[in-house]
Amino acid sequence: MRMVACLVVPVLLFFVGCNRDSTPSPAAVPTAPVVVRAPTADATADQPIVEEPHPTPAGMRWIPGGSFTMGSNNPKFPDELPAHRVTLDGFWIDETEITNAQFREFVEATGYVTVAEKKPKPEDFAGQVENVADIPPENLVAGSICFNSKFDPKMLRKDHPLWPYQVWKYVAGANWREPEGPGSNLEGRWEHPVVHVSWNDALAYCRWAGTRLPTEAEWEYAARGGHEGWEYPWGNERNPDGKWLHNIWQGEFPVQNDVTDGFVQTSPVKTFPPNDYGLYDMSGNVWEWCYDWYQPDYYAVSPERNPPGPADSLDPLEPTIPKRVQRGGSFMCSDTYCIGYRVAARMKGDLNSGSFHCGFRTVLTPSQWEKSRRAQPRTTAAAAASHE
Ligand SMILES: [Ca+2]
Ligand SMILES: [Ca+2]
Repeated sequence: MRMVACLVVPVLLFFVGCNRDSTPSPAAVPTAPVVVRAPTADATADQPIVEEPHPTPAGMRWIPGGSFTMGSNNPKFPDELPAHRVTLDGFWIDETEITNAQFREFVEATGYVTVAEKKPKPEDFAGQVENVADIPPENLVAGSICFNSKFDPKMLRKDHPLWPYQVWKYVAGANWREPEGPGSNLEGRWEHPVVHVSWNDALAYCRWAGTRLPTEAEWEYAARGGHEGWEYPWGNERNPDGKWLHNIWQGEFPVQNDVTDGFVQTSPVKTFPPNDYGLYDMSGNVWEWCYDWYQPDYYAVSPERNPPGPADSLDPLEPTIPKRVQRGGSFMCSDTYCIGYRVAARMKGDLNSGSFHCGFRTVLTPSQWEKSRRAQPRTTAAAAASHE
């Protein structure tokens, strides 16, 4: 299923079609038991992998294995419950979100075409519309989800958990190369995070790079920077010394963006300070895809060691749309909406859709080392190609 359904059935725009920045309501927590996948083979080892077994790949950081408290007992949303103990093996993770320059290197090497660049087929919307044969052919156009800054504030309704869908819009021709649609480009934005990539697009990048997406547990462990119970990657104070330490939305969302942090949309990836693991933008800038399926009550049954996420997806607000976890918040998150920039905050998205405020970063495990492109010294030619 793809977001172009919003174009086809506008009524779904509000309540079904565009799964962005929704959060589960307490009444929506499902009653069905969560099915948990068997732990991976690595989980049978007695002790987690702590010592870095190889030299650090360029652009990555080693996160030593260990235990931490995942989730929150002081949650803003019920899917952060319960706080629970998790033990992980060590891994490397990208210092930054994958940039446009990095994604271009992948596309130039492989010829890969993202989902936003492909013309949708009627069958892509099976389950989303009553009869896919009724979809007008003129509505089947390639594109992606953008912010509709010209929405009518007087028409805004906030009496439904999915109300923010009213300020998203499907833009024909929007994709990672043309983030705002035809005529836009990446000039001056090569070091910004790539956007308009679906979970499957992110996975394709990982396969090429010899990496993988982080599990949700790995992502939160890395975001916490080795500190227990912090609200943000840098501590518990929102604006220490009055400074903004992340790119989010200041002001009343969606009617007033004060841009106090200096950025209306994405920012270059090393603009704000890193956390104590040396990782940038673990709060804000763009949402980041994780490997896991999303289920709001997975934490109640999650295994302690290397939790892989539930066996399938269930978002009670949009149960027919398979969703993967997203983490970290984006430039669209504000105090008055979503607050996804907290390290415990969880989000989810249709794995087949990209959007203007979601990207990803990757993980490399010791077992992937031998075959990973990221573990190999970069050639002069490759480095030049990525910064031409
Ligand atoms: Ca901002
Ligand atoms: Ca981020």
